[in-house]
Amino acid sequence: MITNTEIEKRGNQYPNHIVEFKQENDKLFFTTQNGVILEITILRDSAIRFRYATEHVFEPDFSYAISDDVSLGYNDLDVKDEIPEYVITTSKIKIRVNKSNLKVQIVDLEDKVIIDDELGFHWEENYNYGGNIVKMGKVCHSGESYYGMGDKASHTNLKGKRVNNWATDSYAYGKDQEPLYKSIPFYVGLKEEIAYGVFFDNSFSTYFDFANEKRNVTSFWADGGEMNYYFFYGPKMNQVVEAYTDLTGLPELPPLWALGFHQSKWSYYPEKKVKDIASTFRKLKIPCDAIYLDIDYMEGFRCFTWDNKHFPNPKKMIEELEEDGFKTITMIDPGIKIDRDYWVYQQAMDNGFFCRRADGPHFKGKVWPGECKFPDFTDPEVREWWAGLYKEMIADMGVKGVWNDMNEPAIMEVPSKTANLDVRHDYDGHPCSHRKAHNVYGMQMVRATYEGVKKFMFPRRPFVLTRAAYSGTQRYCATWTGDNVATWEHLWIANVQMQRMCMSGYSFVGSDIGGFAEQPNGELFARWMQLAIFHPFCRVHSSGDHGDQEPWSFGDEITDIVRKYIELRYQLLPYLYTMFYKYINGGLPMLQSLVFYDQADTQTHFRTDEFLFGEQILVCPVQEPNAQGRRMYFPKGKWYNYWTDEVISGGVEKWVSAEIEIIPLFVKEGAMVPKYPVQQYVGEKEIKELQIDVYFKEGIENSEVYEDQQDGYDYKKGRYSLRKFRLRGKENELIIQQFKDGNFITSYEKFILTFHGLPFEIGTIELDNEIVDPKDIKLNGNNTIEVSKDFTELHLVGK
Ligand code: NBV
Repeated sequence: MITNTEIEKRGNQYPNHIVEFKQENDKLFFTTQNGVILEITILRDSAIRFRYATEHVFEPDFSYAISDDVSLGYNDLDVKDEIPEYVITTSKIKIRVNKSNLKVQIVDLEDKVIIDDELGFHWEENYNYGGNIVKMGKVCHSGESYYGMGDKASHTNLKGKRVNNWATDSYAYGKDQEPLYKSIPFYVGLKEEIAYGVFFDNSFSTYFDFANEKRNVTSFWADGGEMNYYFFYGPKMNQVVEAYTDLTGLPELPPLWALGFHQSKWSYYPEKKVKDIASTFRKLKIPCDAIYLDIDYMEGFRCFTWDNKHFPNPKKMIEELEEDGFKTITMIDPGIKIDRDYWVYQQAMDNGFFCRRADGPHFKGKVWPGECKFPDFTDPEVREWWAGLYKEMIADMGVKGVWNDMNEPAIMEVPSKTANLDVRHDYDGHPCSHRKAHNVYGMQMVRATYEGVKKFMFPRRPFVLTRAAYSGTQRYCATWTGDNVATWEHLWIANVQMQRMCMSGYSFVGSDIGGFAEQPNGELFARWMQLAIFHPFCRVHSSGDHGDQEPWSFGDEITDIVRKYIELRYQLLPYLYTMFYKYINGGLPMLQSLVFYDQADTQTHFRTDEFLFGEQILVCPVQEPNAQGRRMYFPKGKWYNYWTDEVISGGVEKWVSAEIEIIPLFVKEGAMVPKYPVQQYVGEKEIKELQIDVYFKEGIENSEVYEDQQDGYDYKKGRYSLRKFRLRGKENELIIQQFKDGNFITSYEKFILTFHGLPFEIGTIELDNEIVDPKDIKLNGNNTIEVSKDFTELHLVGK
């Protein structure tokens, strides 16, 4: 990795004083005497784009990251030409552009500095490749913190770290190892309670230095392309992440089964093995919705083929698995075996779909099947062809989901681990080398996969999983964090990676539970499972060489613990699905780091372990062997211990006990947590009643439950059910109001409300303004009542 100092030694160039200013609607152009143009685009009052050209010319404006649905439009825009600077004011912020050096400072309307250029924009000519290494230096203020940046295996707060985005196959990576599989050049800064975001939309190798080299400087730079970044003003973190996901997009709802438990291994084969695994789940009554086929299902690792010896009748096997509630997911890699008799290879050759080297020959690289060629997924025609290849697998065979592996792309036996930098790409009509296309290659592959799977799954929803990703990939698929290791440190890494990904706009994410490489012992496996049932994507996966890793592989005690937690995940499905619904409608991260939950509390700025699952459940995994419990921090609010109903007031660090069968788990007071009965797979049972756990609060708390058909697209036509509950508790009273939206009719007719922490014995019950006889709706004792799902107001008064 080149260091800042090295770059500086090579002779930086800096913009000069501004000689011209021009405004064209939402765009402002500042030109300096030595030919630098700064283009500022006002996307919204709090979302601004900064783009710099050298030598008077911008590159064609194109990005894979930006969503088609980005919302644009601001309320106010005022530009003033003042003595030392131009001042641009929106209804949220002021941007000052210094006339003598083009440096930018952004302040809030009270003139509090949010972000400030240190060296600002500067660059260095790239002698080897042409173009520039483009750089941006910002001041790092004391007490400032940095979050986000995708899958980095580092402390959630990146202050003091330097990271690199260059999608890399990182088998058995370690803590702080760089770079990893994903390139998400977006960070959330937090300065004196003001949160802001920076998204450096540049697909070349990018670097971010968060006060690592110089204590008071945060800088970012790229090996090529333009200095092109977006600034988002909060002041709350959720506003920043929402603005970023508004720009880079959000997915559609996955089928509900995709939020169930998934079991995978490299590799389950032959067919009998797959079926044995599936039937053991059912026999042991451990819920599971999906089973994975890794590369060994293929004929000599040729994508879109089946090994007939091990899978003589895949269609039948897939059908039988499905009858038992299992969806089959198959792997597809980018490398296509060089084999003149192989139809996929032939088609790609006939149509010129493979990537070429600079001087013309095809790019070749070794992967599982041996020497391979690689489709250029940055070409729209290639993507369309690739999408079409899924027809047989999905429409004819009945496969329900696809995972794309090795799409960094990973190449074996070469030091770079990837394609040669001179490889050419179409880049949707903006031809370029691999230097620019590398970080989006996997994204474009999985985008094509998604299009194909979606088309052939219709009218059901697709499920697609990727290993490599660039900003915006969240629009297409779920992702996992690659080849981790069965160690306690990796349990810690999984926890921070999931929180970080959620903060980076990518919520549908999970780790290989238990570790991919090596083998966990039962205790580690159980602890990991306890954590991972709270991750949006929940899958056990492991490498074949290290022994079994099914929930029952570690003895009866562990099997029982693991079953209990997978059951809890299935019970919490309506809560989780509601989290997903909120994520896709506005970008609220499905997991919230404590700093996200309460950025005003400085105690949260350096916490890594505790996080919120959705908005109302606080989780703190045990990350050490032989623990009887652990210390954890409780953020603001009051929290019910899920296991004991004991209430803890936030703002303190406390010891909580957690023997092997317990993960510290707390529910926010006032929450109404919906639950389904335990099912062996989604759809096994008709939901006859919705269980809602009501956690009493003196005061007000809102909760929501989103439901729909659990698959298909009817929800887009209004066929969904969104229930908003407003709970208001007083000393001797509890009022719950329900507001409903959408016209989906849920299968159940009633709610079973179970009260936690109710400070009084129920005397009168009023339902929609009518007094009801407690005997009619009270179930066992004081704590549970049964009410129609259509009630609008429930009023309980103590005796
Ligand atoms: O296809 C085999 C594995 C897969 O199981 C794993 O999940 C991927 O991350 N794949 C990597 C290639 C081999 C890695 C050693």
